[in-house]
Amino acid sequence: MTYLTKPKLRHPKLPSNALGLTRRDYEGAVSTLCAGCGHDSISAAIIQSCFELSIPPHRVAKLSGIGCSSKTPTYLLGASHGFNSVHGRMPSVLTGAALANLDLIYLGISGDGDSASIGLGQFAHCIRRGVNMTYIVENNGVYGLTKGQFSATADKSSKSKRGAAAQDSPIDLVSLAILLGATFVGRSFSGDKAQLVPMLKAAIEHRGAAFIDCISPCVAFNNHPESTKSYDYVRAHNEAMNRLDVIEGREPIAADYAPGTVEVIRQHDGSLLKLRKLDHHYDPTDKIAAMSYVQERQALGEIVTGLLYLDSGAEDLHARNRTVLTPLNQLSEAALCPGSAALEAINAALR
Ligand SMILES: Cc1ncc(C[n+]2csc(CCOP(=O)(O)OP(=O)(O)O)c2C)c(N)n1
Ligand code: SF4
Ligand SMILES: [Mg+2]
Repeated sequence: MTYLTKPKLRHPKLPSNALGLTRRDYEGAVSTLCAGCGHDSISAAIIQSCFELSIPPHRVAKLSGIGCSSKTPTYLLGASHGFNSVHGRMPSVLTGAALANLDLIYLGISGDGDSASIGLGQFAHCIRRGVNMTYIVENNGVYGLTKGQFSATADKSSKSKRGAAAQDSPIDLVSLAILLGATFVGRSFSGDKAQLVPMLKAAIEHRGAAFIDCISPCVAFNNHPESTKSYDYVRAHNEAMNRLDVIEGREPIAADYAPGTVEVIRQHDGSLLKLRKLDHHYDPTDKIAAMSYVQERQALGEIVTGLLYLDSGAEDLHARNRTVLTPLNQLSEAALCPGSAALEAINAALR
């Protein structure tokens, strides 16, 4: 119901954040997705995360491709910058925007079809380049918008609503993201806000390519008993490795956390993540171990969730390329185009 506008009235006692904004200030238009769609819960979690982090909405750029998932930026952060691109092409548009203006917080919101099927190449290069962003795939294993065809993340032999079994090997986006060089990789479930909200907050605070694979059941086409992306299957096979808390305000680390169960990780930009380990053996900083663990549990039919991999000292695309720190739209014409003599000097230095 896009023509329905949300009422502007608000209760004077609504809780507000450090900017004096309420949660309502981070909402968008009324959702037109099916009632019960996992994507709407992810939108609510993004709204909650940005509200809790007291992010000025005008500092966020939300970009997407095409799909029900890619429609969701309309339903959140109505006062932020937005760009709804072409199917599978969001990553290159986001990369270009991030290169031009490093002052914004980039949210790439995509679907499993958008990122694992048509957009796989774009996804891969955006991740390996270390673009400073939070890339979220709302993963339902189907093309929801075009009425339920299998996507590349559908598990082999899982059945469609009409009974056909998926024949091809599935793409596991978290394993791929770790392999490709993402420096923050998490998996969560749209129905687990307690896990998803802190994970989103930590990803937003992370400098570098942060990737979250969020299982998000499609109630219209992929929520039946034979689906491995249904609410019932994910609830029954969810294996949480850890729980994250983000320590806001850069407080000094208190020393009262029980050793062995809580780990405080300082990221490159100074932000602190408090990681409560549920499985004491799991070390999210060990890349090879993280990859084998995810694969091992997957072979047993389990869906491992939590912060799966973190490189807290990572360099992003700008640091690697030593780009100018000023957004390009704030540079003078002379700085943007220093003339043919300067170009000649650069070329000469490269000869
Ligand atoms: C170039 C191109 N090819 C195909 C389509 C048709 N199309 C639109 S959305 C979509 C799949 C969306 O699936 P997904 O990204 O998983 O999003 P969901 O709807 O499941 O959230 C397809 C194939 C298109 N819009 N553009
Ligand atoms: S078709 Fe599926 S993915 Fe699309 S809005 Fe409906 S439940 Fe969500
Ligand atoms: Mg999908």
